[in-house]
Parts: sequence; structure tokens; C-alpha cells
Amino acid sequence: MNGCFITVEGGEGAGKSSNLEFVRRYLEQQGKQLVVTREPGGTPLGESIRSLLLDHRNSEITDDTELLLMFAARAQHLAEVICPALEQGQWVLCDRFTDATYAYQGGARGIPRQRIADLEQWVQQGLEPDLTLLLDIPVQQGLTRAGERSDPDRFEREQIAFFERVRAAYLEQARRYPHRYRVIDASRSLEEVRRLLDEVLAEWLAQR
Ligand code: Z5A
Repeated sequence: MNGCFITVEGGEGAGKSSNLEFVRRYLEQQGKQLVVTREPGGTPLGESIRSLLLDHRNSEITDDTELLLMFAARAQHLAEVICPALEQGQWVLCDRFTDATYAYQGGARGIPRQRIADLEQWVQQGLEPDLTLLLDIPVQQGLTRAGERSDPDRFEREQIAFFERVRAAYLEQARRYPHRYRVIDASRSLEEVRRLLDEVLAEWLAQR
């Protein structure tokens, strides 16, 4: 594939939404033709699956069902959006991808890593992000930032121990895949986080 695949990851309150827009503008200023998308979602079918997954009334969803729905949405997303864009030489900036599955369904829910890896191989056939920006923040600080959501979704209703496991699993992914991971200290002010992102992106682009 000719394009470039960048993902942004992070736990609750890490500032993904706040910083994704900054990354988008940065890359566009470098002349990159970008497709910005998200998971779960990114296609009409994927967005419907997202609604099912986030709806707190769906408390009966089992861990395996949750995992399979994540990959069902991903298979559609890859076929309809991500692979065609990469094949045309476009850049894809995606808000969460399979590292989130390792963090939430693997680390936090406790699904064995190998089961996720098997689905990853089946659905992605070796495709992985070229760059993953992990916004890392201590869990309590992130939860304080996220604050009281008026109608928290199925994930946001989890307890602090769940988010501790999410963070640990993300950091484990970063250790496993240092070639594509860049960990950003998201506990700093928004201005400082953007300066760090600026530095990381400039260095990474210069090496390409
Ligand atoms: N999920 C999964 O389980 N498995 C998978 O494979 C995938 C996903 C792909 C929905 O995703 C859920 O799907 C997610 C995991 C699961 N569940 N959770 N939790 P999502 O991407 O929509 O989830 P989200 O965490 O709610 O994303 P978000 O909206 O980007 O939230 P955020 O990281 O907390 O970002 P934010 O809204 O930009 O920031 C939160 C607040 O902090 C906000 O008021 C900001 O103004 C403030 N903020 C941000 N940065 C700063 C700094 N630096 N200083 C001070 N204040 C700041």
C-alpha cells in the first residue's frame, strides 16, 4: 500500500478528541491528503455497531460478543475506507484501532492475547499502523478531566481498576512495538501536549 496509516490512542480523559484535530491540521500543513476516521465506526455499518457497543442499556453484551463486534466493524472499515484510501496513496488518520482492542478487550476485560491476535491476523492480514500516537495520562487525572459525563456510555461506566488495566495494556503495546509507537505525556497542559506532538511528528516525518 502506498499511503500512510496513523492511529491515535489513549485512555479516558487523555485528550484524544482535543488533539486529533491538531494532528490533522499539522499533517495537512505538510501537504498530506488525509482521510480522518474513527473506530469503532467509520462506515455506516460500523457506526451502527458503535451505537450498539456504547449503549449502556446493552449490559448483556458478553466479552466475546464485544470483541467480535469490534472486529466486525473493523473488517467493514478496512474494506470500505482504510484499504482503498491507502491503496490510492492517501494518508489515514484514525481515532483508535486494534491497539484499543488489546487495551480494552485484552487488558481490561481479560480476553487472551492470542485470541485477539488471531482475529487481527484474519481481519488485517498483516496491516498495522505506520505510527501510533499514545496519549498517556495517569488514570485518576484522566477521569478528573473527563469529569462527570451527563450520560456516560457502557465503557465510561467502568470502575477505576478497569481503566488502570487499559493504561497498563497500552503501555505494554508501546513496549512491544517501539518501531511504530510514540508515547506522549498527556498529563501536561494542552499547549505542552501540542508542542510534544509537534516535535514527535516533525522527527517522524523527517525519518520517512
Ligand atoms: N473501544 C474498545 O473497547 N475497543 C476497541 O477496539 C475500540 C474502542 C476501537 C469509544 O471510543 C469506546 O470504544 C472507548 C473504548 C472503546 N471507550 N472508552 N472510554 P472513543 O474514542 O469515542 O472514546 P473516548 O475515550 O470517550 O474518546 P474522546 O472523546 O476522545 O475522549 P478523551 O480522550 O477524554 O478526549 P477529550 O474529550 O478531548 O478530553 C477530555 C476533557 O479533557 C475535555 O474537557 C478536554 O477539554 C480536556 N483536556 C484535554 N486535554 C487536556 C489537557 N492537556 N489539559 C487539560 N485539559 C485537557
